[in-house]
Amino acid sequence: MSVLKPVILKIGGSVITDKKGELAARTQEMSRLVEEIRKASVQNLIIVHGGGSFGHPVAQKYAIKEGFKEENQKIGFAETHHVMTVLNGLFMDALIWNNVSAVSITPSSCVITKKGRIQRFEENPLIMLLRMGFLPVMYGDAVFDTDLGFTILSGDQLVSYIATRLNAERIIIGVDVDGLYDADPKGETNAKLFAHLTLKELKALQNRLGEPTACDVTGGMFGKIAELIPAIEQGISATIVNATKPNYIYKALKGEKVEGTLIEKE
Ligand code: IP8
Repeated sequence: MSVLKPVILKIGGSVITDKKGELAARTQEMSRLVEEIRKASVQNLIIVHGGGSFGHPVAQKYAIKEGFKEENQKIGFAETHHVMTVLNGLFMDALIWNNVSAVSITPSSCVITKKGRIQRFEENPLIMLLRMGFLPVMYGDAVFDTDLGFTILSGDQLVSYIATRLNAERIIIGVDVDGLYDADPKGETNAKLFAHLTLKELKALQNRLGEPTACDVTGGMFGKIAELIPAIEQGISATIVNATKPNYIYKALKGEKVEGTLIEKE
């Protein structure tokens, strides 16, 4: 089944939740973002959101990413998946009550990983949604794994996989900082923002940056961006913008000039 090249928008968990809290949704931010998404009216858009203070604390508490080792992790797997459906539900509320025909696809039901990497993905519902002009929404989730029993699939791996698989037009990553820096801008005031990076430059930086924050089980900012490498290798560009700043996501979706980091193959 073919489909026009989609645009893939990742909304970081740090944008739609308060990562310092637990189960702390930012519903006003969701409504603002949805308004921007609606206004931009991009055809063939796919949204993927992260876990923030919903998925990460529970996943960490029960070591879900490391795989199934003890019976008592099962309730942790169930809870991680459940809180992600709750966060997704809040985001879907914002979309649907804003008259956007969005439909969510649950990764735990259509993705199987092998040692944490996507091995199988039932993509037909996603493609059918796109072909019919719906807006598909996916998210980082607790998923089943052939070797580990279960694990955590980050929204970023999903973005990169879908982008590569469907040969996306471009990727937009909305985060809570102005782009990709040479150091953590939240800790270091002198951190320098990269306006543009080639794949070669990104790879050179990869080893230097990005210790995960205390409550992010999927690798911190740089780990997340490193996930995009296969897509960028395929010639798909990625723009990282501050989604907490009004109209940045709108401008990025419209292809207008906006402060951030553009990563391209060359
Ligand atoms: O926030 C991870 O997704 P991410 C989701 O995109 C869970 O890394 C369940 C922790």
